[in-house]
Amino acid sequence: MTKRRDVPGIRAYDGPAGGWGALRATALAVRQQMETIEAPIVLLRTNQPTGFDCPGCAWPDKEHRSTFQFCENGAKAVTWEATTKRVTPEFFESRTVSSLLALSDFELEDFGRLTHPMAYDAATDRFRPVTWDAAFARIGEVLRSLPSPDQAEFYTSGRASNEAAYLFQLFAREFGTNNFPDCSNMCHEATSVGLPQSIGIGKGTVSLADFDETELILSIGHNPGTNHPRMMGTLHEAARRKVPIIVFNPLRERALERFADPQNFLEMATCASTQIASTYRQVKAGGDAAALKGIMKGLLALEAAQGNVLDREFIATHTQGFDALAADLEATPWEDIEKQSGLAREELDEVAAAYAKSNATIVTYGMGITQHNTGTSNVRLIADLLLMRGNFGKPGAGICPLRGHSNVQGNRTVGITEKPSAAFLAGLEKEFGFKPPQAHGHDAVQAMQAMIDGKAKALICLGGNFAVALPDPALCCPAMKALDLSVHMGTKLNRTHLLVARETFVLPVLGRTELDVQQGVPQSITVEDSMSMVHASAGKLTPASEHLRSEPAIVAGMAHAAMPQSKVDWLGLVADYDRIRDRIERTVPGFEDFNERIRVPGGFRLPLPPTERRWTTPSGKAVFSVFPGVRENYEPWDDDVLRLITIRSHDQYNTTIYGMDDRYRGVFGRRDVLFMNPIDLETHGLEHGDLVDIETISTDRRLRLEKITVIEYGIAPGSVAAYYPEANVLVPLDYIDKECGTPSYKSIPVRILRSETA
Ligand SMILES: Nc1nc2c(c(=O)[nH]1)N[C@H]1C(S)=C(S)[C@@H](COP(=O)(O)OP(=O)(O)OC[C@H]3O[C@@H](n4cnc5c(=O)[nH]c(N)nc54)[C@H](O)[C@@H]3O)O[C@H]1N2
Ligand SMILES: Nc1nc2c(c(=O)[nH]1)N[C@H]1C(S)=C(S)[C@@H](COP(=O)(O)OP(=O)(O)OC[C@H]3O[C@@H](n4cnc5c(=O)[nH]c(N)nc54)[C@H](O)[C@@H]3O)O[C@H]1N2
Ligand SMILES: [Mo]
Repeated sequence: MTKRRDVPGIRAYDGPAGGWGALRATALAVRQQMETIEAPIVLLRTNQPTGFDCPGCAWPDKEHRSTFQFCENGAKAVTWEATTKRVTPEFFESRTVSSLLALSDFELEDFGRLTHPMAYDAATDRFRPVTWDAAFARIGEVLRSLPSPDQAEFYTSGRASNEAAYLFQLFAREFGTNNFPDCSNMCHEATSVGLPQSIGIGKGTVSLADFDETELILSIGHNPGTNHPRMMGTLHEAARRKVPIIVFNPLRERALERFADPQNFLEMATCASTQIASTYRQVKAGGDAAALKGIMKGLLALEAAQGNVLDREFIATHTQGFDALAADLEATPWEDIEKQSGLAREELDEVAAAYAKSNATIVTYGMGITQHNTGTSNVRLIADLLLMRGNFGKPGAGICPLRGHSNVQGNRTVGITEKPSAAFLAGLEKEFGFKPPQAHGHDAVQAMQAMIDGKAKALICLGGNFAVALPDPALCCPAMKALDLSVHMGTKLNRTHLLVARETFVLPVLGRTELDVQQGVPQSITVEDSMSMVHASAGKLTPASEHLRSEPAIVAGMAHAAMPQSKVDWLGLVADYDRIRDRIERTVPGFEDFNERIRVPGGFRLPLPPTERRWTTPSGKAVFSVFPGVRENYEPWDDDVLRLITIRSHDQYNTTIYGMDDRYRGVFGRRDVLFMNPIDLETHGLEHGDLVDIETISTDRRLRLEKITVIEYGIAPGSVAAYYPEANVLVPLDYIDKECGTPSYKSIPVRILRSETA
């Protein structure tokens, strides 16, 4: 091959993930955001029995076994929040909102923590300080003036505590709507919808202990080196025990190839590393359904050849629908499977053989599975695969969705859902004495659509960056400005806050790391991790400003002002969070003795019936489901159509950009790149470093991203990748998984054209 030309900021990264590079980056994050004396103390308190839950990710902690359990990206999340930089009323006084909108997402958040409640003043195009009481009173007034409560949307981003989220859903439901768009709708909704159909519950079934006993891990569509770094410790241990780890990912992700554990003294001292994936399958973007069917087809062939491959007894006792699945697998030609997955039959048969040998298998997965128009089917196919060998309810086996935000799972558990069950609503009615609305409400895309259509008039956000996280900003951003009211509870300024409505309030909240005192008594909140462990979290730092309020207190303040006749004693509830937890205990199953049990370090696990081979499906059995063919849901595009994946860099937390590097993928100081395979480069007549325009082809809207530098990368042919949120200009708002409503952020059909350069 000819020598690659030099492209600014693009250098191959040859080392393992983790290692000294991770420690250096941690030190840098601390230096950039915090005064150093306090920093190490804060980091030491992360995920400790007496500290706060890391706001980084939802991976659980290993019994607080090591003396410190922080990781590079956890440290970035903590220091980003605990920064000493401040956004004060004086800051806003000297800047118009229009001028702030011209800045990048990175610059906006990097100004630091919000210190005062602010209200938008259209006359001067500035935010002005407002008192909490005046803000609450006005928000309440506007909400009351809406002709229908369904004209309000209540958005939740998954960092909110159980207590804040519970009060938030109570507020909206007493107010009269089930409009609960939330980040989960853009994230693991396929899990929440698909898994209950298969196994009766929309949550993962494994615990950390299962990883100690597993014999095989299939890791599909997630990037733990960046997004769940503490999981790397677990994978590292498994790899060193010689547990095969089979990865399905279109991109070569360094942490899945090689990792040096910063907590492993010997590895650090000798600059050694551990190979993580025993097998790496570069499946095409959106090709997992085909790949999973290929593995299952291979398994059936093995069963026919040697027997004893399927867990016949489990299938007979615990499941239904196997025959239909088997018939469909028979009928699906290998040719289709190979074409859609981009993998050869032998490559999938090999995985089937490894699976047939393992007595306990775990499948882990993330956004590579869920953010597709077939996301829900993908999740059910993973369940099918596990059910075939009885991999539920035995040690070392099960399904492990890698959740997103640190408490997104908990938010769902305590009622943030646009489709509440009748039983939950009946429980609220009994407990609080108001009649909650029965009609289902809006999810995230539907809420935005209602705003675009002028049907929704008010948006209340418990955290997050709603407009930037959603697709198609050219369509969504103007809808924000057409609202009568927007309210944002946040720690830091972001673009969504600045897309001001007729009236907009930005309300600064206490972060996870900060001391939350109510009536003179320090409070703790609770969160639920990816493995359904609920535990307490108590911040210790002095708040960023004396004017901050806690999320529960702000939600209660708004609710109290909006509903003078409320049946809920809002101010009483926030005076002592134990009282909120008592209410959760009485209205949400699984929280018996809630207040006692969170006082035990480590907390407790919510019930997970599949771990006892109990299936809370309508039939009482686990269900095999069929994904017919592999071409279904695939639009008949030409062969030159590529699938665009939108991904996170190593230096970002969703829409929060910490820095401009993506170290493990060899990108430094920039984010304006498109990852492409050498073969695709060649067929497109392009070279590493050329400027290209990307155009979406599935929509009537013209969605384009121009002048992006295409770079050669180890990505599956037919797939290309670019960074989120910049690439959201290419994602159609209506290109969703119809079963769960999640945008297909990872399989956007695009065409690549050379830019017309001047
Ligand atoms: N530091 C940090 N931590 C985070 C976050 C963050 O932004 N930064 N975000 C949090 C949130 S909300 C979430 S949801 C999680 C996200 O965690 P991940 O699920 O790891 O999210 P992504 O970065 O979107 O990457 C998904 C991976 O899927 C692969 N992929 C893309 N398309 C496909 C496909 O079609 N098939 C397969 N098999 N793989 C595919 C990509 O190459 C990438 O490696 O992380 C959480 N933790
Ligand atoms: N193209 C593309 N789009 C995507 C994705 C993708 O992979 N590709 N991923 C999707 C996914 S998985 C998700 S989860 C969504 C994320 O969507 P969101 O959850 O809405 O977005 P975040 O970027 O996590 O929100 C960042 C903001 O949260 C606020 N914040 C931070 N900490 C706190 C806190 O403790 N309390 C409060 N009240 N506010 C706080 C800050 O103001 C910060 O600016 O994006 C989705 N969008
Ligand atoms: Mo997420």
